[in-house]
Amino acid sequence: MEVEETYIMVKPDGVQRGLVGEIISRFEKKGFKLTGLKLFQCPKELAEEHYKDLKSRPFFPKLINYITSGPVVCMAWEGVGVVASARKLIGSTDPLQAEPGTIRGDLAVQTGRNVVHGSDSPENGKREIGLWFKEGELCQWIPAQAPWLRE
Ligand code: DAT
Ligand code: MG
Repeated sequence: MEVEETYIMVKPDGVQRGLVGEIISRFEKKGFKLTGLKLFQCPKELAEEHYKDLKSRPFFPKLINYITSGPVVCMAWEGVGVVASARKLIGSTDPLQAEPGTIRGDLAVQTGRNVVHGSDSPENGKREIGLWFKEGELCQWIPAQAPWLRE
């Protein structure tokens, strides 16, 4: 498997409910590498671009209102297999269907308030990190724990 990048975002409900630390720590404890992090008020145009594949869906206007309703926490994470693994840590789109132990399974009850976003493919990971971060906002570094995570 290859080193991949994924875009993870604590949505406005996660920020308002004080879940930022809890959500970051799930990815941190797993052993992935944080390469970008910021609190950010998302403009409507960016929300529409991020979710452009859902534009024709009936819930699209509500989704854009939700994502722009308050600050989000934008994160870039890197690691071998990080895209699919992060989706597993996040759980199903509908929090009532999400397994206990996942972020949505433990911390949310409704699809329209599912607290966190994660990219669905390595290609979208790159695309979304490019959308949400400027070049100088990302950091490349070698975590001290690296030799204790992978042989
Ligand atoms: P995911 O966030 O699990 O990747 P998605 O990409 O299909 O799910 O949809 C993006 C977001 O849009 C999702 O997190 C919540 C919202 N959404 C999806 N399906 C919905 C629905 N049927 N009703 C309301 N909101 C929905
Ligand atoms: Mg998605």
